Amino acid sequence: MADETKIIPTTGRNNCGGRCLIYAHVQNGKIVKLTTDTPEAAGNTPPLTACCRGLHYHETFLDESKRLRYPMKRVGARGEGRFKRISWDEAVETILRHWIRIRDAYGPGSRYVNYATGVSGLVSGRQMAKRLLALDGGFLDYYNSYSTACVDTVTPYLYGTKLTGSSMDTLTDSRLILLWGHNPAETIFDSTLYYLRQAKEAGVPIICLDPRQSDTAKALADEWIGIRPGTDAALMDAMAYVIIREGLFDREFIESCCQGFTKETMPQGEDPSDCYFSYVLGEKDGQAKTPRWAERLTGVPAGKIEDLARRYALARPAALIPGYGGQRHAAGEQFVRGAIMLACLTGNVGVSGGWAAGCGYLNRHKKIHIPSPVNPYDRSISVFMWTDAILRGRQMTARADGVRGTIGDPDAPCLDSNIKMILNLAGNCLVNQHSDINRTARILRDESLCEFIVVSDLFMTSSAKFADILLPGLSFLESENITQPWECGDFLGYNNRCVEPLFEGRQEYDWLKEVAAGLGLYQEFTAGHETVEDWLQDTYEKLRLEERELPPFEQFKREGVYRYQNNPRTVAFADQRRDPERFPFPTPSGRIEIYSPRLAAMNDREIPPIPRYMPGFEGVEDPRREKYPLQLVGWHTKRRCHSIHETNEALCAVDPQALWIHPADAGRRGIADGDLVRVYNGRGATILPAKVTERIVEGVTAMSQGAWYRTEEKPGRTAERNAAERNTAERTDLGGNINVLTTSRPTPLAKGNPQHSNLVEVERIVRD
Ligand SMILES: Nc1nc2c(c(=O)[nH]1)N[C@H]1C(S)=C(S)[C@@H](COP(=O)(O)OP(=O)(O)OC[C@H]3O[C@@H](n4cnc5c(=O)[nH]c(N)nc54)[C@H](O)[C@@H]3O)O[C@H]1N2
Ligand SMILES: Nc1nc2c(c(=O)[nH]1)N[C@H]1C(S)=C(S)[C@@H](COP(=O)(O)OP(=O)(O)OC[C@H]3O[C@@H](n4cnc5c(=O)[nH]c(N)nc54)[C@H](O)[C@@H]3O)O[C@H]1N2
Ligand SMILES: [Mo]
Repeated sequence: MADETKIIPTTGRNNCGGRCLIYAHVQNGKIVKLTTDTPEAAGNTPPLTACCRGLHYHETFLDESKRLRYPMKRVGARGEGRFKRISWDEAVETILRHWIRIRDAYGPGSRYVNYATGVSGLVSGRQMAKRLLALDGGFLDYYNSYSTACVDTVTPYLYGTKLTGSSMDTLTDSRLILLWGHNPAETIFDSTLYYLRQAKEAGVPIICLDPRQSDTAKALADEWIGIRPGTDAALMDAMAYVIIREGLFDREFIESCCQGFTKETMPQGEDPSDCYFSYVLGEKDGQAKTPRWAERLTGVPAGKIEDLARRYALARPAALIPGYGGQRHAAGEQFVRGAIMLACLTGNVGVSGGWAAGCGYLNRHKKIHIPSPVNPYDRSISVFMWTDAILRGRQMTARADGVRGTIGDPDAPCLDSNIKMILNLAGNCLVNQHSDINRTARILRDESLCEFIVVSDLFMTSSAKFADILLPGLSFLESENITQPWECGDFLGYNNRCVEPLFEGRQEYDWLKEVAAGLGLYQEFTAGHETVEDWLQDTYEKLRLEERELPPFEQFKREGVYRYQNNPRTVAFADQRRDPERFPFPTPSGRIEIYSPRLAAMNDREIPPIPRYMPGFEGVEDPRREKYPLQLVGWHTKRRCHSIHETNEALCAVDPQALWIHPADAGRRGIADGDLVRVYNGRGATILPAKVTERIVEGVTAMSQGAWYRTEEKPGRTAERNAAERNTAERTDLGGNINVLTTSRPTPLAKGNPQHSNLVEVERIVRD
């Protein structure tokens, strides 16, 4: 007899851009189906509807044939993927032994917790591990993320803050929306689509600028403008040229609120001819940044650039909303600055229906965190530079490598140690999601460099294969958490447990507690919280003291969500706009620093003091194009959350992994739609089918990021071919993973990940 079906509300906690509300229908301890939120239940707030991934969570996460079952230790060479089952006791003892040995031999700064977003709930293994390491003398921390390195770093140089976001309900006041390198139809960004649809229904035209005609461009836009990757800043410069020449700019705003637009508003002590105005008109370099000039770089016809500039400047208010795709590039900082520049030029800052660009963060509702003790080792590296810190941490400097902390001489090495121990908990950035996989694997294979690696995951990912100790975690369906939206969501989610844990899986907190006990730090580490649930309840109660409309914890947990009812419209910089004298911008000058004396002082050729196009590396102007003529970008596909769901065949069918290539580029190479192609450059090669399509700009290719790096033999190929491949140290990837092609060279200022800036060549594979 079947038990009665229990319906348990819960919310996903992966880093997928949304936090949907899910109802698990549970019978006899098993999930029989998942359903989701409805507009009726959401009332007058945006529904938290699951996408295709959300409705298949149970198939992905509870697939027993693919889950890691027990703690294991490595038996083969590192990275080979051979393991032996051990007990939890042995796992904890081994971790403890290496933890102490490495701390004592190399100092606390030799220990690193890798970026990992598989658990993006309130309590994660990643930040609990940092908590424990901080209590145990310290660790090498990171700043930035793989998501927003450039935008987070550069926005404060202009606005003095990252809080540049208005609430999205203001978009119904817009007269025009530009989605620039932004694809929320796939990337979700919480309730963005809900608000964009509202704007669209209110008649606001939407234009998408993207090298690909993205799903958003197809579904939502009135127009798609295809642009070559990494050239957005040139298009922005040319738009500014048109706007300035035709007198369409907001003179009052730019003169009262901005520094460095004209010679007259340049800061004291700087050369007036370095102002933005003079750059755009080409007063110094003799090159006016005309639409014709930009056409050569961007591939967008000059007439279209002129038209776009006029439309954007005349619409008032207009919202230029950048995604993060345009800043995950070699000169990603300049993409961010160019967008802010256009918003300032047209006076779209501080007005409802405009958009200030930049980070776009806002504080409509308070965010919560687990308190973390001060890290006694105060150095941090850019999140993208950890492989360098394994190789040459002791030579890294503040100036050249962006090391932060209390550092005297910016040119002196300032880390105590190279990285010797890595904890990689619920993440796949150890291999799959980090750039230049062949290089990363080479570094990790050498056990004399990083001596000890712990991985906790649900599946045998490429990162898991590089573990010394590999631990089985628990998915969100088997454990609890609190989930918070990104910026444009006004709710808090509870992640209820729906089924019993599979196999011997454990949450990271539960074994970290045992490590803490072994270090004599149990009391300090747990601070009275025996379980994850204790932390959740305690933190929620603290939040409730500030967000007064939140219900009692039990009710919140029972309902699985709380949707804030009191969501006042907010417009970033409305005060500054109204009264700049009384409300200065939080920059050193009190104005928006179009010309940044702080960046000028860096005196770095790659970091200009003003927003302007910079060619960057592996872009349209890179001489390496002679050898690798095609640009290659990635994107975040609806079929996966990064590398998650790759084990779920039903979801693979939603968007089969393929290389997007323009018919002209395909034709030149004898490639037909569906042919297997090899995509390669000096760093590696991957094989996948071609999708020949006009939805991508000529000269550009694209493959979605997150596919699993796979080098196993492929069925149907000759034994010789498989053997030949086995014998090359750097094997061809067979999964369509873009990160065998991406570079580990960081961006100039943020030291961020330029994972969309790649040059490649493509050839048709003759099947054997
Ligand atoms: N389905 C799904 N959604 C996700 C995620 C996921 O893995 N899967 N991940 C989430 C996370 S953690 C993040 S950080 C966000 C990422 O959000 P984004 O970084 O905004 O997403 P991307 O897909 O990388 O890029 C957005 C668009 O920019 C385009 N693009 C690339 N290069 C350029 C360029 O040079 N110029 C212009 N104009 N456009 C360019 C891409 O083709 C793409 O359509 O997504 C979140 N949402
Ligand atoms: N080339 C290229 N590379 C990129 C990007 C790009 O645009 N292009 N995007 C970058 C961005 S924006 C980001 S945020 C990173 C994301 O990088 P990651 O956070 O490393 O990506 P995920 O693939 O989501 O890894 C999450 C891992 O956690 C596991 N997991 C899921 N749920 C749980 C759980 O409940 N418990 C445990 N223990 N494990 C769990 C999953 O199996 C998966 O292996 O990737 C970056 N990499
Ligand atoms: Mo991200």
